[in-house]
Amino acid sequence: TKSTTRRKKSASAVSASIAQFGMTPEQFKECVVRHLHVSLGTDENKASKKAWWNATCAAVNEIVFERATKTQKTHFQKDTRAVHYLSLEFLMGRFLKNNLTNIGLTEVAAQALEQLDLDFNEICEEEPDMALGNGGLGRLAACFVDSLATLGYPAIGYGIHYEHGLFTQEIKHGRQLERPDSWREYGNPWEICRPESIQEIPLYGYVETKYDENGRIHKEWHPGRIIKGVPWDIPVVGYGAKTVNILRLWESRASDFFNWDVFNAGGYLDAQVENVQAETISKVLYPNDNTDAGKELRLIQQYFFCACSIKDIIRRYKRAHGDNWDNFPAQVVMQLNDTHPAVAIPELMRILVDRAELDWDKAWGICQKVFAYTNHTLLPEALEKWSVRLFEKVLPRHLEIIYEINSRFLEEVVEPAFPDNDEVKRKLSIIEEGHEKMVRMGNLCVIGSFKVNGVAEIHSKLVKSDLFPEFDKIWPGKLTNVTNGVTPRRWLKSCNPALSNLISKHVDEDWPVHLDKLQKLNDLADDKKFQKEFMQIKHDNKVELAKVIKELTNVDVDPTALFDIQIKRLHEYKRQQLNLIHIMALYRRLLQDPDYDMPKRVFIFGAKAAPGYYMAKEIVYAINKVADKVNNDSRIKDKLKVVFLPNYRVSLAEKMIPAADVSEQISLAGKEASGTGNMKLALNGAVTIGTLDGANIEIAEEAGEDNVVIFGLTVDEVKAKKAEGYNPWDYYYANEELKAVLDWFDTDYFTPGKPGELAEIKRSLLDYGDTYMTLADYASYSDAHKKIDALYQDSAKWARMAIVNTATMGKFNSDRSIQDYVNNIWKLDPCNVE
Ligand code: F58
Repeated sequence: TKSTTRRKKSASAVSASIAQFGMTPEQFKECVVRHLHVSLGTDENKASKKAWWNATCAAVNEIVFERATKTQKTHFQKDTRAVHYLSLEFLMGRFLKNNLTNIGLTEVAAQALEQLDLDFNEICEEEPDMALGNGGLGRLAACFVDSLATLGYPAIGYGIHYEHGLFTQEIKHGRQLERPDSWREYGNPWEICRPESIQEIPLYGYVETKYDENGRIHKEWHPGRIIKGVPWDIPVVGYGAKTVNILRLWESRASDFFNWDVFNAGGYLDAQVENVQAETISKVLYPNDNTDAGKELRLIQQYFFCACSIKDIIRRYKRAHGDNWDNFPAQVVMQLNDTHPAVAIPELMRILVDRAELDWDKAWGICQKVFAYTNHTLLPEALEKWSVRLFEKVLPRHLEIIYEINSRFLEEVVEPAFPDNDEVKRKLSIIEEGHEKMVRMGNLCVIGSFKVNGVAEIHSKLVKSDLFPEFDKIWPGKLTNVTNGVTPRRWLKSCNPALSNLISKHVDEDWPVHLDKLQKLNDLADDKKFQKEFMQIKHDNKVELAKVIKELTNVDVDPTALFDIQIKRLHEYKRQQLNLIHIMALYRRLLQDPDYDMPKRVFIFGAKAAPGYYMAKEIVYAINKVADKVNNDSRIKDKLKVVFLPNYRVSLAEKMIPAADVSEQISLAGKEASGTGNMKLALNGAVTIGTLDGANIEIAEEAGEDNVVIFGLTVDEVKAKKAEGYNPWDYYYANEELKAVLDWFDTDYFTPGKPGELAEIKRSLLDYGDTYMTLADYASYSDAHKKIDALYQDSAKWARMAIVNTATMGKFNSDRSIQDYVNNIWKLDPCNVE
């Protein structure tokens, strides 16, 4: 009966896709079986689930690659201007369900697999996440390429084809263990190697200064090493599958397998060592979130992928325009996703000046029309700086070029704007003077770009007022805002099919590309029947998540309880510790008063800590220890549960987000540039408890103040408090509950037999100054949760809030972000692919 209702329900979805791609479930099934035979070399009787998954992907690829080829051909024929999105990270997650959603064949595929006695969702679970990113920045890049293809813009994403993506997290005895992620150990059906487009990249060596017969200087870089860059192409399917763009990821190789001239054994082995070094470049993603690693290999990764990409861009440009550089800025815009690809600026200068022999001013004129830069953070420890010494060793010619850019900038731009002002010059210089000279990549990006954007209104305002005020004065209008967004295809339609179907009954079916249409749901916010349906879907999603929780942690949770979710990288500024302290306070209240009035609550965390970030790992441990204690304490009668789900990643987010009642967005005001998980959760009907930080402010504006719960210090209050001298001890002594909870960390209550195992957390909040003002915001946070409790106990009111949240998140469609980039920065035209 389940399958007959599915068939009836989805009849219209199936006929819609037949109209477009002419495929019935029977035909899709035949295609899958054919691939099982000819591509996988197996048959129906012995095929593993993995083989079925591979065969299903191959069936999808029959459409995907055909559209990709057509798109590339059209873009070439029409000689379109394109954006080149340079990013060290693309956190793509899984492709199968997403590509099916975007092609419109989800129901066809699900029915086809059903006819083969397979469960569609189980087959989808076979796919490893493509986790070539850390967190928000990498996932933003993934949402952006989806939107670019959906809107039909010519675009290419450039990055690194890491062999190992972000580590897999295991939790053992409460502690995080890191295991390598081998996402493509057994091949990846979504990528194609393009050996015909290999690039060679120089590194190290020295620069020779030469003079020609006219006495003109020429610089020649004699590299110490050449590395090969091998491109892997991954098709990015837009919704509706008209445009399929390409994500091109570079893999490093030694420039030759080994030197065949060397016949002695020692030489053979040396050559092998060189191979290993060359292949190290694309081996592994640096797992830091919001800190600058400062390591040589990281600088080489940055240069490697920028140099490969620029050569690729120039090759394509020359195919249409020959050696005439005049049209280059009209055809090419490169978006720098943070400062990580900043070295692309001196690299393009090097090619124009040293190779194409353009004069400096002409070359610089081109550069400044081509690059735009997105800033994702104000945290000082995340602002990239490279030591001049390291730069000189790895990229000697680029260092010279940077010095030249800098001296011309200081003389021609800063001096006229701030005459005789050495202090400003010192501040704006790309080179930071000091004990060790450093190259400031942020300054290089601002100087080399025609636009610089922050990622939410408040963040962009702070970029102007606090980070780059003098640049804003020199170039008014260069610093701007583009508020982040998320793709509603993955983050609503595909991850929450039940809610999507309900929405489609009340809103035009094209809401996944016109998300503002969800506004119509506002009219149903007080409709009893609609409330019931909406909350029933939330409940069903919670039932599903409860199963996942049981599987992963063996903890039983009650799906009628309030599900409160905090999912994001573990960082002190994001303040998971504030959430934890409040949970401990609730636990204490329940112990002191078994009748303490609160709805049943489940607190759920998902977070990876950077492997070298000590305090973050302590917080992971503390959450798990508190969870152990609370979950097994019969005195509190299951009124409180705490769950830490291991290995948080895109595919786990897709299961958690549809099941959230409350979304924790509790960073210290001024620290979270935007956030994007906040948008995904609200879109799926979660109520935000949050500070006035990043995009939370805009979410509150859209949803209305009654439909979010705001607490804590504002940016201005934070500044004022810091200025007057913040003392966390004041809050400790003034709040009996807070003091008691913090003192708990010194005992062995949560770590039996090991007193003080959690004491570092208390120390960081008192002795080390509480950098992120957790204690200052505690009382207000606790009050905000009391408000949440009261609202949740009024189920009609809660349903209304949840619905309004879904209805009002249209702004946070990444299509809108991309359209902002197009209008204000990239100036692209959409290209129709027939
Ligand atoms: C994030 N940055 C911001 N950086 O923290 C978040 O507020 C924002 O929504 C998001 O970007 C998208 O704009 C972020 O994720 C990193 O992960 C970098 C990785 C490489 C080292 C430096 C941090």
